[in-house]
Amino acid sequence: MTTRSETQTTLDHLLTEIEHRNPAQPEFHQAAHEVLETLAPVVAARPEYAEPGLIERLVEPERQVMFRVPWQDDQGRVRVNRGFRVEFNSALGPYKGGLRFHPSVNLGVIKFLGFEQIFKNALTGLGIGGGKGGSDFDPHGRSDAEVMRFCQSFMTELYRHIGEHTDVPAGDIGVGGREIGYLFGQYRRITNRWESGVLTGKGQGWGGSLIRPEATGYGNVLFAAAMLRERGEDLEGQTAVVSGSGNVAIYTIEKLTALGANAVTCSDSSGYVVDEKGIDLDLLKQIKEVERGRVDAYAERRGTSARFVPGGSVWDVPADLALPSATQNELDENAAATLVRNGVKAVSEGANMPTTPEAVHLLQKAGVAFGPGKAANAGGVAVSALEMAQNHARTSWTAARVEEELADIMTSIHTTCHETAERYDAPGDYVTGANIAGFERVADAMLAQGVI
Ligand code: NDP
Ligand code: 2IT
Repeated sequence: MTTRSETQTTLDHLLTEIEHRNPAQPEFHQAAHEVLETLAPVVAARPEYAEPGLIERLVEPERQVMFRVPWQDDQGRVRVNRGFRVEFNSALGPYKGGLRFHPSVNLGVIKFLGFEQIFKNALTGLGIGGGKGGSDFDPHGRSDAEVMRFCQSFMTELYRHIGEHTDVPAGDIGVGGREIGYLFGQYRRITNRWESGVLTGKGQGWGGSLIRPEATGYGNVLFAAAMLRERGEDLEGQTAVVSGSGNVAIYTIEKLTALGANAVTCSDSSGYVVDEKGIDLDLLKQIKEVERGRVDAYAERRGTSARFVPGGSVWDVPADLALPSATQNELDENAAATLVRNGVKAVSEGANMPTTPEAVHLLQKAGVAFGPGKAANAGGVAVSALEMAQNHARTSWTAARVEEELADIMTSIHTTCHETAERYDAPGDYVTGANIAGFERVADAMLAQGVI
């Protein structure tokens, strides 16, 4: 039997190979490291996982599509963006994962997100494989008509790669209800099919699930609450710092407030707001969801309890809990050290990979409960899978039913991660627990389905 250290050496070789084979994709390398660095105990303990080629197949996307997206702006000028869809792994179900529209999008970013999505989707216990897509299109400052033309052009290529049994995209940064509407409209027009289950995050009158907009943020708060419960605490009276002010951040703040915590911050790429009375959600939703404005407008309109800090790090604000909900690598080692100095008890990732590896290490060493995104933010994709189930049955469930299912799924993910970490001698280490539990489910399916 191979030892853990021999297995780790094999995995380290594979990581070096991944870096060579995928040059200039630092985010993908980071995500692969983060997973492969925790798998040695399970690969050493279960010889079938050491089968040559299994992990090599897992780190290679089944299919990667890149395409031109030409569109005309309101002045009639032709713009050209790049579109992506990485269909990473379909051992557990159709590829499933969001679309991100942001200028920083490139193939490496989409591959990191798609790779994370495989394990996240496995942890939900539902039948969904892993994929991700998007474009370097920047929706900021674009009119509705420009966004519509962009989405129509994007779907004019994407439609041939997706389908309710093949690949089911949804939202992510820069893609919300408005974009899903335009994308669905174009898919329906081109295919002449009412295929509800081809996209999730749809509007509630035409196939969308209740609670899908809330699901990622609500789920992350439930995960944080479960981590606190392990330590004999609850959310009541805790102060929380939240980054971002988009879909995930807004519903994180909403659930924190409902469960008695005080969420005192939000942010966007211009800076952050701190509001000692707690974020006023009606005002934040008005500015962000209706006006599509910036967070400084919140401080201007809120009165004396709030101030806007241009630039700056939201993690400087002292709190019991931190819920990063904006983007990757937004919480670095310095920020983690500040959080620890200020007495943070738990960090739960609403965003995908927002905490750098050095910061994760520092937080775990300091005894902070750390919930990795692939477990903590899985509520969004889980309710997407429930949306697919409702579409398939041509029915719609009540908000109460969806929320109950979401709560059960988050509790089950927490228990799975917790127990798996204990089983592999890493008690309290949710990173190891999430990676191993997600890996086991996907790897078992891949082994059963042969070398494909
Ligand atoms: P939104 O587009 O609704 O909001 C994104 C927020 O993050 C905005 O406030 C945005 O500010 C900020 N942000 C984005 N990129 C940057 C950046 N490079 N620097 C600083 N701020 C930035 O996206 P979501 O809320 O949907 O997504 C947030 C995170 O959650 C992402 O990591 C996403 O992958 C993850 N996630 C989303 C899920 C979902 O269901 N939507 C599910 C699971 C995870 P600005 O407007 O100034 O750019
Ligand atoms: O990162 C994610 O899990 C998402 N953006 C949601 C994906 C989905 O298919 O709902």
